[in-house]
Amino acid sequence: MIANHFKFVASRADALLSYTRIMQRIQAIDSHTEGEPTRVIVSGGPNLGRGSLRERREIFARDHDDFRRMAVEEPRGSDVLVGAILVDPHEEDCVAGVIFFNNAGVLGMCGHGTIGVARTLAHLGKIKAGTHRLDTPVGVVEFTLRSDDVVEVANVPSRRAHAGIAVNVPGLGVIIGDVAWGGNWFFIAPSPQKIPLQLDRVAELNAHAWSVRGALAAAGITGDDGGEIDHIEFTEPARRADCAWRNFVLCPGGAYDRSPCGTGTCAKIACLAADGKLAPSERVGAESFIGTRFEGWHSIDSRGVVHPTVAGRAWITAEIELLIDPSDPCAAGIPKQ
Ligand code: PYC
Repeated sequence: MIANHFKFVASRADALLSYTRIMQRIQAIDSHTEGEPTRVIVSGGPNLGRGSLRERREIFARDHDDFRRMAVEEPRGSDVLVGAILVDPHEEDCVAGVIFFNNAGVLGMCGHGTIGVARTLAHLGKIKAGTHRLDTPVGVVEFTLRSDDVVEVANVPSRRAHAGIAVNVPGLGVIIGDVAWGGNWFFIAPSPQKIPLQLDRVAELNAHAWSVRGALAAAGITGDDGGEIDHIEFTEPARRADCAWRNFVLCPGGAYDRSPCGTGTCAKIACLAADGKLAPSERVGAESFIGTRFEGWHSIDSRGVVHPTVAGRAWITAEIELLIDPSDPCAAGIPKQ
């Protein structure tokens, strides 16, 4: 009996050992920023060369889509997860380079993701409280890690491209909203049919936001650079006393943002600034669909350009090793139609 047991243990150990040899191992740190998750790939990611972050993002999108899917999609991730590959920076003085991605593809800028990356760099002991520069495909982004663990992200210049655009949405009628840039293109409007922005209405909100996105595309309504409007933001008055509005943001891959959406908060700030409803340096709270909060403010330069800052907190949730077994039929995620 005892001999048999050892034989069994030995053969399992052999099997595990041979497994260990063929597994590809990728180190990652998971966090969430006011509810919205980020998975930072710390090592084991693809070699993207030493070019600019924009060039490296192209290489990642062109040659490493399996890696993107493996890192954020089921069975290792979910539709809501945003991934971030940490790489050496190309620009001088940057603490790191980063490429964001999700279940729909690669991203330009991601506010909650930048806050998650900042907390991850601190967790890894790579930064201390202070102001740091991050190299991204849309340029260098500065962030400040405060001693109270809040991260302030000086986002890309933001603008309202079109005010009061009317779009006829099948089944919903005419919806009027603003088209604004905050690092992604947003259509910002009140919730159609006055559906309250709360969790028990999420299915309707998701469906309405998809319909609005489709109607915008069908009507040829884009950002002022022709960019696709792939984020839909519904707003209503805040429920928290320390916020000015509450939002629901549908992301490109079909998941809603659990945080108040960093780039969406900046797009909204650009609209408020354009309407003269928010003064430079005035702080404003944005409440997410799940009740968490970002704070934002802006400055305006001599050319009238709005420079928003968004601040929020992130928490580390896991230090993990993703394993890829070549025999796994779902190694690159669950196939999608
Ligand atoms: O925080 O900017 C953001 C963001 C975009 C998509 C998900 N989060």
